[in-house]
Amino acid sequence: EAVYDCIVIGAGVQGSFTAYQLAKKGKKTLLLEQFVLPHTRGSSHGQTRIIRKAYDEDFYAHMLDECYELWAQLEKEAGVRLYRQTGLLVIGPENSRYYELVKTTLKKNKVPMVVLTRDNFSQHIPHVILDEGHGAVVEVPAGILYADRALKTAQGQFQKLGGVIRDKEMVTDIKPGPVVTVVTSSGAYQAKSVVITAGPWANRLLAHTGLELPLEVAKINVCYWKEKVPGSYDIEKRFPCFIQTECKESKEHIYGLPSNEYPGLMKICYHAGSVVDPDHRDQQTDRSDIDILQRYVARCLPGLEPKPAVVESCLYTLTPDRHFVLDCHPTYSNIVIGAGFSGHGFKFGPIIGKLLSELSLGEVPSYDLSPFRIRRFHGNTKSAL
Ligand code: PYC
Repeated sequence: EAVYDCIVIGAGVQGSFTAYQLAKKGKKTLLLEQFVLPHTRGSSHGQTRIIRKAYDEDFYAHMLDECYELWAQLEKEAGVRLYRQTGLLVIGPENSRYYELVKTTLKKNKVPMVVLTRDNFSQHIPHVILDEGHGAVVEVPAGILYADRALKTAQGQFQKLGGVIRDKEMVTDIKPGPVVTVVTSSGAYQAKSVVITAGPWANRLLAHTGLELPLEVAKINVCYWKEKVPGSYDIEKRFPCFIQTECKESKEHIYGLPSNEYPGLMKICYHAGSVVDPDHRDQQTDRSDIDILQRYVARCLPGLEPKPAVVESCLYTLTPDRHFVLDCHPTYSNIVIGAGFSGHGFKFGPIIGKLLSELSLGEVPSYDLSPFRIRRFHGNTKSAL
């Protein structure tokens, strides 16, 4: 078989967008996936994700400007709807560092926002209890992305451009060199460069190249809660997405998305979970995160039944500082790594695809990647930070 320009390993959101970007640039690209597509084994499944600029770091908000444009471009190109504006309500202790930084980022980046007061809060956001001492701000253009559809669309456009997807092919070896050989369960392929976007399986693949990143895989229980009065938290009634940054029950963020995918059920998740082996996630049955959510829902979302009606799961691949890894391999510059998306990477798919394609082609990346470089870990040890 001829030598590919690039082989992308892992067809989740980041790998699919990287492959699509490469094909757009006319590069002969192979996208490999270990499971039959589509699947729910990684971090890119499910119907919806949040897109927001409410971050405590400016560099994410900057990347999101172009990212919104790229999402819109793909919608146009493929004739599908991938984004829907809902607004994002951010609630947190007033004067807490994170809440203040988020407000500063939104202001500095001129994102349309509405600061709610204790007096007008319930008029704008009915059926939610605002804690004493907490502030609330709405990021107006934020919304949801239709995740499953987005993945299918990126893969479909990639194929339309001549890209090849091979699923149910597990990578068993990577042999670095000026031309890299990738051995799979069914064959061997060669390419001038390789991009590893394997989510929770990143370290398993990197082991073939002598590198281990400080990544931890966590299982997130994705919980859906039934409305007591149908429609109270519905997307059609303009109920927004929300982030509760911290509260009595939890120091971790709690996220919510209006009821949409399962009529009458609202999605609310705790942004942390137990460490798992991605191949044996079902063995992990810790429900302490669900207990926290139940106490929070009972107290702050009185219009929901205080026990989840449906519990699904999703894997997060966490770095110590929760920033992504977007870099070339420290020893082999034609092996590129996109990893550690830490539970907030989906919305960035189009821009991450662009950046990883630039790295794999030896181009200067469009954004300053210093927050995402491997050298911040001082080598590759787990205790680096
Ligand atoms: O990044 O907005 C986010 C998010 C929501 C739930 C998990 N991550």
